[in-house]
This record gives sequence, structure tokens and C-alpha cells, in this order.
Amino acid sequence: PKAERTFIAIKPDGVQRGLIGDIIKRFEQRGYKMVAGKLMWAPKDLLLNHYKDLSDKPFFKGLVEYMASGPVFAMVWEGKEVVKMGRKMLGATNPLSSEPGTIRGDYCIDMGRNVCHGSDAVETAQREIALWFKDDELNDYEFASKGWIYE
Ligand code: YYY
Ligand code: MG
Repeated sequence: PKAERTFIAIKPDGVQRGLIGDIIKRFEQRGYKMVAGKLMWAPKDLLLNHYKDLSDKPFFKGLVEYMASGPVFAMVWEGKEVVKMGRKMLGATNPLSSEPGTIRGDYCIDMGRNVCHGSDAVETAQREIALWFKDDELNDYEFASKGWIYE
């Protein structure tokens, strides 16, 4: 079976606040493998598509404006149960409900400045990865340390 992948993005506030390295470090330390990563100023149409399920929400316009306000660091991470674990590492959507120790719980306060994005399900991850990355941007490789991470 193909290894599970998730789409994780550091939002414009996370980039501005110098959190790229820390967020990458958390996933690396856990044992997950970065398959793709790029700094990119997302075009509006990509963001509208990315968040299309939320288009009727009152916060939608502000959300897209915030996401378009500067470059984001977009990534694909791979590993066992990385979608669910990625969400856990990010913390709750509302940072005031995020546990300390999570990314949001350690670095932010307001929902509209919650620093990071993570896919909420395996199917969502597949859609988001295809939206943000071309196939040839996804790197298939193995960690030499694989046997020290997985039994
Ligand atoms: O997946 P996640 O980012 O945790 O939350 P979503 O429900 O998908 O909403 C996407 C994004 O929208 C969230 O990260 C912050 C923002 N948002 C908001 O500003 N106000 C809300 N009431 C709900 C979400
Ligand atoms: Mg979501």
C-alpha cells in the first residue's frame, strides 16, 4: 500500500513570524518525511479552490485575503497516519482551544492568524496535494534511517 501523505502549509503569519524552521523541525523530529516543500505566494484562484467547502461561511473572504497576504510555505509530509497525527501536531482550529505543545497552542491566539494548515482526511490530503503540487514536485525516496523509525 502507498504510504500516507498530507498537505501541511505554513500560513503567511507563520512565514512572517519566522516559524518555518520550527514547524518543519517538529515533523522531522517525529520521523515524518518531507516529500515536497516550497515558498509560494498563492494566487487567489488556488486559495478559493483550496477552501471551496467554506465558501458560504462569513469568515471566507477574510480567510482568503489573509492567505493571499504573503507567501506561504507549502509542504507534503509522508508517514504512518500522518494525516491524523499532523492535525494533532497542529492543534485545534481555534488556538485558544489548542493544547500547549501543539503548533497553534505554542504560537498563536486568534483563529484568523492560526499559523498553519493541515489536511483533515486522507481524501482531502490527496485533493490538496494535487492542487498545490505538480506530480514531478513530489519526491519518492526512502530514509536511510527508515528501520530506526518503523519496526
Ligand atoms: O482545518 P482547520 O484549518 O483547522 O479549520 P477549517 O474549519 O478547515 O477552517 C479553515 C480556516 O478558516 C481555519 O484554519 C481558520 C479559519 N476559520 C475562521 O477564521 N473562523 C472560523 N469560525 C473557522 C475557521
Ligand atoms: Mg480544514
